[in-house]
Amino acid sequence: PIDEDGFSLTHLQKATSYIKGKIPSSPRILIICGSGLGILADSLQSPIVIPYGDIPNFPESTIKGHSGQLVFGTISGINVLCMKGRFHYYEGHSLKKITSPVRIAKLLGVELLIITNAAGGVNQKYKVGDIMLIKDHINFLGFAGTHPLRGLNDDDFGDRFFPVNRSYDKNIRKIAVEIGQSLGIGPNLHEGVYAMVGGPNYESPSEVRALRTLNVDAVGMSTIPEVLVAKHCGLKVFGFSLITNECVADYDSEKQPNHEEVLAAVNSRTQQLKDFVIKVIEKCNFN
Ligand code: R1P
Repeated sequence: PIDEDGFSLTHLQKATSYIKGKIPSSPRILIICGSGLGILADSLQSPIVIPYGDIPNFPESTIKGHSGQLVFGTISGINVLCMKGRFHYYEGHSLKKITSPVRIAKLLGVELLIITNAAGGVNQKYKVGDIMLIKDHINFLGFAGTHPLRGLNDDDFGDRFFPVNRSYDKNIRKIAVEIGQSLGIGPNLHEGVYAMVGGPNYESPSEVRALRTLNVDAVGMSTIPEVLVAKHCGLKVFGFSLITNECVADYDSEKQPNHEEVLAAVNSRTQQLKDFVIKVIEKCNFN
């Protein structure tokens, strides 16, 4: 019923049918790869690659480190769909457009969203290369009424009003902590609060200080819109941030965050991240 900018159920169904025609069976898990994290798709067996540009009504990726491909394959026999590249509000897309792949995934049969991002470490104990399991979030855009579900509610997907406490599955977080320990990354693994700001600029020192007073541990420019839409339509969510840069809180610091260091930080953790995600999926007992 809602067609704010061409993302009605009919539009989503068209994209869903196209993807269905390219893959042999339904995916159970959707992985959304953050900046540079498209490498996670390399873990998929028997991959089928669908360029975003070929999918009717699918948004396009415009950011380095987001290659713009949907990859279907299996991990330990479980059907997985992987988005190599996500969409950000600052790219000019509406939040409905950014989150449309989550609804398409739901229509395809997905039950679990694994969402990842590259984030700045607000918590002073965090180091570049650490992994933060997201246990909760602060949606700054939502404070101002900017929300992917603004507009008429689509009852086909979920109720008008919905809770977001317990958004990040507790059991999967527990499994992930155990896996982190078994992989020897326990000291570099945290559970924390992610905050989304609009971007595209990185945070000012005063903004970093403000985030600290709000008990935010990591900050980025994504993730929450997709999580909200996933919760609304009943998907389980597991999310983690890779800490790719230190937030600068010193007014006179010479350091300046930049996207190249973000991508470099991801590259330094490639194998570990792949092992981590594979083991989480295996331990989720999807079979
Ligand atoms: C900044 O370097 C970019 O990296 C992060 C920020 O949100 C921003 O887009 O990207 P992802 O959140 O997509 O990982």
